[in-house]
Amino acid sequence: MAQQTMNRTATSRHDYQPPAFLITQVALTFELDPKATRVTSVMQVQRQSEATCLKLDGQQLRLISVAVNEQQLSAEAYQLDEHSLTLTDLPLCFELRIVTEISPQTNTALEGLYLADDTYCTQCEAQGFRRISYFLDRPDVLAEYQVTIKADARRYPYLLSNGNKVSEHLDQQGRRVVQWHDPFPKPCYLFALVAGDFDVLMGNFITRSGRDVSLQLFVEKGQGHKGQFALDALKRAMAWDEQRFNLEYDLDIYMVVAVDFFNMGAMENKGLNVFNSKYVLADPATATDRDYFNIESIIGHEYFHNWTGNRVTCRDWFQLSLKEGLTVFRDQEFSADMSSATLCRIDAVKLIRTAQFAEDASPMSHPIRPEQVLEMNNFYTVTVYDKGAEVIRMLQTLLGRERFADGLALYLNRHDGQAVTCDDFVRAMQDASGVDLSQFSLWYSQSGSPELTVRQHYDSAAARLTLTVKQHTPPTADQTDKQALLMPIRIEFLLPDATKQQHVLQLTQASQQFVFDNISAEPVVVWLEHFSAPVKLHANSSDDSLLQIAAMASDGVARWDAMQQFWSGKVAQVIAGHSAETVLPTQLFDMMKQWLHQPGADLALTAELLMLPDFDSLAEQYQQIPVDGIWQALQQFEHLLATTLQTALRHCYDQLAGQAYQYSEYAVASRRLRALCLRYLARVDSDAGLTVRSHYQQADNMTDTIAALSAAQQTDAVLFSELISDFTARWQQDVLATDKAFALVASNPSEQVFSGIDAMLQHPQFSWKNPNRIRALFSAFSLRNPKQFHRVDGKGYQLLQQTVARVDVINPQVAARLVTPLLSWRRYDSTRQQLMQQALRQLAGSATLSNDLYEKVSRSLD
Ligand code: B3K
Ligand code: ZN
Repeated sequence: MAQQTMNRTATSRHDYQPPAFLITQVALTFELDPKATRVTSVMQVQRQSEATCLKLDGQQLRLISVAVNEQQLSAEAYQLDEHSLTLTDLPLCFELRIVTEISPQTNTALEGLYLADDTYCTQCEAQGFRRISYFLDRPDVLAEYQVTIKADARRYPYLLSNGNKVSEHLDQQGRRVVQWHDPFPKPCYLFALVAGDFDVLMGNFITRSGRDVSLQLFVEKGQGHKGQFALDALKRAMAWDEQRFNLEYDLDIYMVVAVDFFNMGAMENKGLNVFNSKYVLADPATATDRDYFNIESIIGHEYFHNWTGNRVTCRDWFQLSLKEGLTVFRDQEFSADMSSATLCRIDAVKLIRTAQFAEDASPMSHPIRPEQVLEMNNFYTVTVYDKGAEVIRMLQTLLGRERFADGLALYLNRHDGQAVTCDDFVRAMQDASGVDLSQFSLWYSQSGSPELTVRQHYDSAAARLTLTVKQHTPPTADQTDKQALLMPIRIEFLLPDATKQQHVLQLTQASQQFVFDNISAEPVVVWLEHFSAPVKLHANSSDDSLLQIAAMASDGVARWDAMQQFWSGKVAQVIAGHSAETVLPTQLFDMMKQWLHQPGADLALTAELLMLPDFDSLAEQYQQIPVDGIWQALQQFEHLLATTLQTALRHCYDQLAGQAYQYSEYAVASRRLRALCLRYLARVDSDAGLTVRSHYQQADNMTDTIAALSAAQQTDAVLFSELISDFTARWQQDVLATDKAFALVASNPSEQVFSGIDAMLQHPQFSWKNPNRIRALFSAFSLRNPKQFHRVDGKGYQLLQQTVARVDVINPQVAARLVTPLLSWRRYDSTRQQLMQQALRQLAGSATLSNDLYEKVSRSLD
């Protein structure tokens, strides 16, 4: 790949200027060829201002010709550099014709047009279109697209692009020629092209107004049987958006293509979604319950973008959360309606508490609407997406579901066909609801995780309860001064007479009191029900109160959260030198035994209540992360619980035994609880090996198989090595199942992990060019194996550093995601700090460092 000189200048949100020219129509012709694809672009251009100079973005393109109003320009008439093509002396309205040549086969960055597994595929968001042709590659230039694709007819029977198919024929050279037209003006980041041979699943959906939409799902040849779940999920998403938000699909055709080479989850290109095959293909033998869940959620997410993102798009990339935060919120609501709402919320909360709080505490900290960006791809973050979704959720809590829906309707009506800002969104919410949202807007500009300290005071003579809430947002790497935010705090009182009361507090000040009269006795207060705001809570609750909340609160999320807080306190005590045996009250074991004997209606919640917090949630409680302390405390508690609860665990495990596989809320929950019992039992059961082995052997689905493998991985190195060999051999031909083997090998907490990873690099399915393979091995290692990744001899950091360096040359976007765990070196002890910094410095020293990596590494070393 030709090396480019890097442009290391960051852009700022405040530098926005409206475009000096508009491109209203584009006709693109692609003559597909692996190394020399010819792209002819004919654009109708309008000048907007006095500007006479049109600077088009372009990267890694070979310019063949430029013509203005059919007049070819000579090389003196334009300026060309590695990032742009500049034309001058232009009329008010003109036709611009540009011919370029590109090389899809050597495009390993998987941005723009690339060829992998004999499929041509595009990825244009955020700025990939400039690798296809010279263009105004910015989201506020909306054009109507006409696309013609020409390719070898036998090899590439399906030639796809956005919108409706207009014509199809064979030309004299035996090439198939297909023409598409998308009637909806769109920014170039939503352009897509796919060419290849596929298994096709067809379906249809009749919209509420009676339009018959053809649904087409394209998957790798031979994998057709694994597409039905995704196709059905798409229908559910279409119906749900009509019911919940009155939003109907707008074209006659909706296509989804699954490819194995893809930088992220999926992409919402208008009428032609492209998906990572991991989020489309599923059958019980190869996909876990989690995979099924993700497929439904991501299919929904990309579909919901059709309104929140495509019909109304972003003015500039700083506004990314406008479409992403909102669309994540919408997909979360969809998933909550399709499966266990409590579990969905718990998962979302876990993500905020681990990855998002960690990002806020890292050198990459940024508000949901970033201020400064060098490489836009670095800002598709948990902050923009998931904290963004929390901000939308708070709006819904503050306004109420109805006024929130009115606000969304007004926003979409008012701005249909436009490229707008987060401020436009908030304004629509404010106009529709009549609620002043000026203070609320701070959530868009302020980074950091607010910390709430809460206290209660009960005056029995006056029957009065006074709650005091203080908020404080610590400074972050990007911003020192923080202000008080407006947020909803949902609470519940658990009164001694078993009655309950619920309230929503509106916190606006740094310190605020809320007074409740006629409270007959001092209640236990459940704070932040349903995680009503993305904050860290310090409640100083007693063990008794926490266990009472875990047993009694109305909200399942609050019950789970109380257990998390309980364990977090216990882990801290063990780290401070107490023994695990002495810190746990017997009342805890009684409760847990009862849950195991009577798991209740919501088995999934029961599993969550019985589960220890994960390493990352605990780590986020500490400024300096006590890696070894957390790890050892978790091991001790897990062993202690397993020993004390053994009989009850065994009972529960046996009770939940075997029904044939079904993906239903109950069956998923039952497998989850049973897997948890297995994990504990594997530590103590005298027949542990037998239990795990028989779980593995009897599994008729991937969820149970992985449960057995994970239990062995944590407890029995010999058994794990036997089972993982069997698994790897069995699924040698299936890449997605092989990814699971990679992840299990890489998250093995034993020292074996290094030789295991080495062995997997020799696996016939491993490729340094495939992001799924790399993530399966190395993200599993750096994110799910704290013990080996954070070794004090630095071997873990070295492995990641070498991998990142190697991948950066091939695919900078993937490398920049992979490096993340190293960035937070300041959070560790001095030995680890030095080792992590050393790894980062080695990366920084590379002569070919990509912008993606440079931005992150330099922020971290600053
Ligand atoms: N919008 C895409 C993400 C594009 C990422 C570019 N690096 C998928 C999504 O959020 O739906
Ligand atoms: Zn999205």
